[in-house]
Amino acid sequence: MEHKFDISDVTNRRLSTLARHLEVSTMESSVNEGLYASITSGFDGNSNSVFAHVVKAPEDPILGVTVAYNNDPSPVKLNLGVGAYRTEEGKPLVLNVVRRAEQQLVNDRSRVKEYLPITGLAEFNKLSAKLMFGADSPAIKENRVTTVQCLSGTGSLRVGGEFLARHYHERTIYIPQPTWGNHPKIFSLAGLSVKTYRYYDPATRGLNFQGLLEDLGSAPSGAVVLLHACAHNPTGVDPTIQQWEKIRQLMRSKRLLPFFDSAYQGFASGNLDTDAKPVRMFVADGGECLLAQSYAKNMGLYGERVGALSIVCNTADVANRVESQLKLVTRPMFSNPPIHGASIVATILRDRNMYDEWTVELKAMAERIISMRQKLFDALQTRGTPGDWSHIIKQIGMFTFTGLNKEQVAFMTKEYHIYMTSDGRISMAGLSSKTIPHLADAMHAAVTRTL
Ligand code: PGU
Repeated sequence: MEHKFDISDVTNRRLSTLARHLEVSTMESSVNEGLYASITSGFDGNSNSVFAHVVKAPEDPILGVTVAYNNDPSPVKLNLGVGAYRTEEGKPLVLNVVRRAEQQLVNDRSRVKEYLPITGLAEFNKLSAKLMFGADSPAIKENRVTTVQCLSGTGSLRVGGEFLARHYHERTIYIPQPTWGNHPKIFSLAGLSVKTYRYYDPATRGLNFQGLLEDLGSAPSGAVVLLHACAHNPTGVDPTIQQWEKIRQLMRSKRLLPFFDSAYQGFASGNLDTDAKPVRMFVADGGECLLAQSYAKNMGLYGERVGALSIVCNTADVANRVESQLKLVTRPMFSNPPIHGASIVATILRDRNMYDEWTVELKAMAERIISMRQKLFDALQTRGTPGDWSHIIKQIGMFTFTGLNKEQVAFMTKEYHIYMTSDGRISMAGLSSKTIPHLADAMHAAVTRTL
């Protein structure tokens, strides 16, 4: 690719470097003040900035909700935007088992902070694959799985997308409609062309299974299909096991390539193995697939950015070559992944006792969310809020896709200081018994005022 430089750009850049240089010197002495003022005067106003043409980007549709929430001084404000678990007291939770693992790591004086290999912490990769595919997975035993540690779920999806754009013959990925808002951006920036398949039926607030089968049925042979492994975001609607089986048969018969996004293993049913079932069905048939795993939610390691990309291949030899190419994707992207989060996960997954403790804590999180569903449903019933709200109980995972529209959401934010994404998704994990009446009041008012 040819790079063209405009000479005035270069001059501007040099001048700004000089100005920055002088800024440092003026801190040390005031001798240069006059000269500094005359050189920098051209840079003072917005209009002369080399970035003057940069337009203000809108806030992120999900993380921007937290920004707006943080700026609200109201004491009754409630953030149900981001999918982040809160305790009954409304506080973020660090799992006990995570604290234990971290303590162990800190106490171990032999640990160092050297770079990890490009593919990350080998033990973490192995254990992550085992967690999803199962301890007795033939694909693992036959060394047909390659796993690379990436920056949480997002990074794993991006690396998988870039690998496919470079090495896979069909560059179209089908994502569910609707899906997590970052999916289309991740995959198009990775170099794939993004199309959607029908998933959610607003009329039934359930799965549009017929539409899904039709859309995948008419996708070009070989196309990549993004599937939420469990606890679909934002709808909280998953296919049943029988429906998964039909999806699998259709996809395999059409040679569609499954790319699973697993951000909520354990959060749907409260059980890690149950939630892994759909993925295991696809691996059991001997076919190939990709998997992006995140430990943000199920271990509460949000900010540690710990996750993995696995690619299940036909043979060990292919897997080996695929891994060598994955290294060429990640090396110029982030060189090698961070050590701390992966070490916490490996410490927990390798130790039977800690693993069990984790499953108990995970189940408690999932159960608290389920109890919030019932409480919110009951609160709306008590208020006689018009409409059928049974989907609040039926949907699973972290979110309820309420069916509230943009205007109703805006009303709830303005009048009740309740923050949520404009598509009407609420994070059930952000609720507590104390805040449910406030939310139910807001929902009741939003629904009845626009009747
Ligand atoms: N995939 C899905 C389906 C997700 O919902 C999320 C996070 C991710 C991947 C990425 O998670 P990592 O943190 O990169 O592991 N979705 C949350 C978190 C906020 C956000 O948008 O990143 C959400 O509230 O939708």
